[in-house]
Amino acid sequence: MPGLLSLVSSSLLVVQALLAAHGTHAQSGSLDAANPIVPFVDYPGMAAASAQAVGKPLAHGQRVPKCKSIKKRIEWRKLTYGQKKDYMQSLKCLQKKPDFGISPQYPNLYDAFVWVHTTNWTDYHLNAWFMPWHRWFVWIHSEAMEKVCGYHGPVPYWNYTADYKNLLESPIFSSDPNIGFGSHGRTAVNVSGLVGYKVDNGAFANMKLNIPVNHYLTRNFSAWKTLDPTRQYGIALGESFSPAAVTRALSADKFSDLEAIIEGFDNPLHFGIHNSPHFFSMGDWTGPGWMNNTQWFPQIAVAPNDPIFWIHHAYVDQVFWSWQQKPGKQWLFNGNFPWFDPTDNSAKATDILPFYGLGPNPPVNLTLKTENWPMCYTY
Ligand SMILES: [Cu+2]
Repeated sequence: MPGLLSLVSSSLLVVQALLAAHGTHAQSGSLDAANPIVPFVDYPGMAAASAQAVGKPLAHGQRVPKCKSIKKRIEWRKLTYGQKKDYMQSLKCLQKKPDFGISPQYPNLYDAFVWVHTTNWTDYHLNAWFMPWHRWFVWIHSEAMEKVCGYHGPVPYWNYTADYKNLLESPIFSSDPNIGFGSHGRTAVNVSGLVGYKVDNGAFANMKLNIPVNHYLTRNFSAWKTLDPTRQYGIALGESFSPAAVTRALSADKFSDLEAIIEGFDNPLHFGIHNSPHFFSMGDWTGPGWMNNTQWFPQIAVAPNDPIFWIHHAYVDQVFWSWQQKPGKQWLFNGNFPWFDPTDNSAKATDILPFYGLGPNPPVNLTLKTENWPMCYTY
């Protein structure tokens, strides 16, 4: 992949600029069971589960609920047409539901997730919190889809490794108006400092979004075209999430080794299993430079604007889960808190993950086993 190295170093410059702009990290909040705002969350139960997860004695009368069932997440391609259609409708439904006061600026539940993800985002990206934080985030989102928008099908993940040779041929990007996430559109727009294309096909054609400003769902599959022989689309990024890349991730020894591989730190020619789909799409799904020279910088982490974010991150979680199934790995957690700093090893399983009002803030330990209450799911 000629040229990738220089592109990587230019994206590192972006990251360094962000680091300088971000400054000190925010104080993590603690569990606030006295102030329930999200009606689909069991705050007292989570208070008990959080206490138990960090080894604190439960108060009199406190009980950790049990899972009523363990839900199995399945690959997108295995959903029926009807399930896919329901899933898409429930995603869109979140735009019509109130945000229960989560975000100070945006009124609907869809935006609340985007807003939370832009808030102090360097605290839970490119560091040890990344996988636990996003696991919980995707799970809370699936709860919202079920309990607020009535989605009762399986929670899907997108095994994009199966599409690594040519992401564009993935059925995910189908233009089917009921079940396709749509592809790269044709109308060039520039709302966020870089050119993208309005998504004009699929279930989210002409979807209106509000963060950071009113605009249409935007992607740009040609952002990395110089990497490809055809010079049209950045499909060469697929090498970063090939079966070999996943095998390497699953052979990681420590949790911090897994995180490094997921982010592509182990290989300067790769963007990593997590970042590459973001970068491939740019636009709302977010890649290097998106929104850099705008008034909204550095609150650039708008990736949940793109409805594909959830099935993408569910796959990252599936890789994390698969690694945890190896002997002795389930409860391993270590690594850096300051992002992009492999010399740091200060993250702890008792750290409290910040969700800015999107339910209580759980300790890392409460996220490490998906089959435990409250997540109650498996793969
Ligand atoms: Cu993220």
